[in-house]
Amino acid sequence: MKRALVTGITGQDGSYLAEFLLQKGYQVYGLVRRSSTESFERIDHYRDRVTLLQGDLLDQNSLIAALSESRPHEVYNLAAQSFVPASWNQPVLTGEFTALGVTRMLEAIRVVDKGIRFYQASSSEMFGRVRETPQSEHTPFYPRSPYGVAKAYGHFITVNYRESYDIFAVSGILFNHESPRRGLEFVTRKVTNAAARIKRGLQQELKLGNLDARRDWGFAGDYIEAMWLMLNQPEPIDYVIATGKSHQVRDLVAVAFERVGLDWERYVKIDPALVRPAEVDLLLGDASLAKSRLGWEPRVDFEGLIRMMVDADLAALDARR
Ligand code: NAP
Ligand code: F7E
Repeated sequence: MKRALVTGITGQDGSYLAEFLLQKGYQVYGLVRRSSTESFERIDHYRDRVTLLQGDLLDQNSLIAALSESRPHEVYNLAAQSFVPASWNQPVLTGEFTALGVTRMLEAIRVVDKGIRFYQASSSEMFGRVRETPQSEHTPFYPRSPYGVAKAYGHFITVNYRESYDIFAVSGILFNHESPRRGLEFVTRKVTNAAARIKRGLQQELKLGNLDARRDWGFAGDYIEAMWLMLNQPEPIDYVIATGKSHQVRDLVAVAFERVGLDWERYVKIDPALVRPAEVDLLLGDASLAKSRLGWEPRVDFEGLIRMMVDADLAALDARR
């Protein structure tokens, strides 16, 4: 039986990935931070089928202990401080988690078992002020936030450990991916949740920042499969994962409000406090390498994704009534 350790199992991607690995017959371990109140909502429905190990990307020994106990064949490093605006408020902590945390996990692998295959959750935020469009594995990085800078470090240290120590380590450069399990502060979920709440009379308006920004948005459930595919190839290669279609935040708002039959312009207000110190204006990914070598393609399109999220938010509100 194959064993996998997932860091960030309580997050959006970790929760989908662990479920996917269970379906593939893996024994799944998840690294979780100790907390006075548990945040296991996303994995509650299969918690009895995974083994949770306490640890933190800040704590080297806890990573070595987690690997020694689980003896995984594969490690998926999804844990990070992942919210871009928070990275300006806590740049040093973001660097500790999102950048140095990667080195700590790679060092743990080097100490415990160099045969462990390693996946690093890299990000399209590394492209930042884009050097070319669309962005591929060959596009140079120009990050625009402390988060993007930290992810660029995580990417290069992964490449470096592959080349220095012959570890099967890959960096998946994933563009934005969303789902009903997305955190409420990210723009897709903020919008779908607000559309549902406004429809049910629980909220009167929605404050947003830059409506002009463009993102290449896909469905998290599709993207986690690409992570597994990358680790189950003969060669460790880095891949861009994206849909190849870009939409404005404004389009996202329009689709969400249309789903609940409301005119978004009556409810959305611009709040300058939500505009970022430096913005990533346009992201559009070229995932042709993943298509040709991994046979990976997205299944859910933009409109389908946003409607799925609105419907889930409406259903959750109605279930609570
Ligand atoms: P998420 O929902 O914010 O989940 C982050 C996870 O990291 C949570 O489980 C969190 O645990 C854990 N974590 C944070 N700091 C930690 C630490 N110091 N030690 C151990 N665990 C820690 O993020 P996501 O959307 O699933 O994204 C997964 C990964 O992919 C992240 O690395 C993110 O930066 C990257 N990424 C995401 C996207 C996207 O569009 N979603 C795109 C590209 C890359 P708690 O529950 O305890 O907070
Ligand atoms: O913002 C604009 C905002 O916070 C998207 C993370 O998963 O994907 C994510 O990072 C866009 C930006 O995601 C609001 O200015 C407007 O242009 O949903 P977001 P992100 O910053 O792209 C990448 C790939 C990651 O790796 C990250 O971990 O939407 N926007 N108004 C807003 N954004 C937010 N959050 N809130 C607003 O009110």
